[in-house]
Amino acid sequence: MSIFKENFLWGGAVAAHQLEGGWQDGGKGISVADVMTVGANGVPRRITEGVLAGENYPNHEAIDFYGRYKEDVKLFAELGLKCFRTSIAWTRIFPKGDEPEPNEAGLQFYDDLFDECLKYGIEPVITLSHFEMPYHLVTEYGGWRNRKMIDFFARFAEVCFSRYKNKVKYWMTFNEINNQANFQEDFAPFTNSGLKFEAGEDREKIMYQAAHYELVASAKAIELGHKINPDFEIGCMIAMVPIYPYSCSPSDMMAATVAMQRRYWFTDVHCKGRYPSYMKRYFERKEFELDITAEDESQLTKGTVDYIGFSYYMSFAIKDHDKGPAYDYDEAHDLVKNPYVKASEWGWQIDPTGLRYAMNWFNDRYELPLFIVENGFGAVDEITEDGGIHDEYRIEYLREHIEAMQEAVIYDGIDLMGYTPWGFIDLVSAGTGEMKKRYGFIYVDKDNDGSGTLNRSKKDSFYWFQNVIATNGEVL
Ligand code: P53
Repeated sequence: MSIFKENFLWGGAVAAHQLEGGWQDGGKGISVADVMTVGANGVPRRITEGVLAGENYPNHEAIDFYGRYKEDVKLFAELGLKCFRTSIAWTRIFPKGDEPEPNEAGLQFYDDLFDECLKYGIEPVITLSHFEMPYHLVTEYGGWRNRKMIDFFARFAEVCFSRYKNKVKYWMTFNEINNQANFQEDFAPFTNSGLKFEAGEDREKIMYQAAHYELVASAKAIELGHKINPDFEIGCMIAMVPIYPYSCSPSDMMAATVAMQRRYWFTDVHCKGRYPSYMKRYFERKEFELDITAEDESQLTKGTVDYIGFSYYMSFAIKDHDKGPAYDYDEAHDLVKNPYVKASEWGWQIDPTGLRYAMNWFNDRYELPLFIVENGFGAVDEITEDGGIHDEYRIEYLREHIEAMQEAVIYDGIDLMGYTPWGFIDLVSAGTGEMKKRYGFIYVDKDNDGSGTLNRSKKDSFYWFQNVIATNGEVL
């Protein structure tokens, strides 16, 4: 008997905007991802005022999955995937986001894609909103700072749930909803919530308001989804980056506790249907006076999640920054390097034990099934003289993380549904817009500047992961 369940969901994860391309095909509208330029390691992407001539927008073409999905899904089947996690580009279904009726060509694309997956026995796992909301909702409504977004999203969710109710069983509402805990930087508030700030605005308050509307929208969608098909399993999606105390000093421990609260209270609302006491108190202390109605609170209780989907790449560490007894957390400034772990070229700390710790952290609090829907190692790959890519570093990273998952099952009794490594086919990096930061088992010939044949080829990790799936994780 193997450690993982018999029907364990081995898969791979991507997001529409990072691989599809075809940014104007089939009537697709402009998304927030379409107005972000290419960055580089340490150079942030710029958010432009609409699509401007002369800029390099890597998501416009991405890896042209929109044009090549049939050949790609065939490769995914050869890899042995049991499931394929992707997202539905909101702008293919509602190009502007506020139309009453959906765009048929967009709906048809996902019908065709899901049929293609199901033909090979690959189960689609679908995120509704993965950093790609309609840009029109930003310019016309200010993104998720506006309550109207709840109904726009609920309508989008309803259309998708009804259309694909016999093709898709596993869903997630908002990708990495808690990334915006890092509200001091522009990237997360924009990609999560379509938020742009004027000078002098209280970023933190606006982020909490947006997150609240998203949580209500998520609950509304989940309630609707369960009515449309009671067999649906609908989860949240949390970016899990556990924050360790830098030392065993009691004040470092408190700083880490509060930092974890600020990054993960979202999970409480998703799973328990209510705000934790520490957040209510925090909103009062900061005098945020958020628009949270009694009706919202009742809606939250009616749309709790069936499972916790989460990404895990790395862990953080924090030192007490002499902020007094409130230990207020500032993600952009308070983190320190962990001397016990190594890091990737992009500074992401490599910590397999942190994955087991994270699984326990969730299980201790929520006792829901867990689904690891992203994990992986972004690295520069070199094609060697024999034409192959020998990505032993990637295999080693993934092997160690799967071992940590096994320990969590064996020793901690954790109910783990599946594992879908991120970017298993090379795609555009969310954070930097680069192609060079690769996660794939399948190589895609394309550079940061957009040149390349877009040809696909198999890295060593392809064959390795194929065997991992075939042996249900017994041979790593
Ligand atoms: P890239 C930050 C921290 C953890 C996960 O990221 C993150 C981010 C945002 O960069 O994003 C998730 O491409 C996200 C994916 C993304 C992936 O991690 O910056 O869900 O869309 O591509 C990897 O290396």
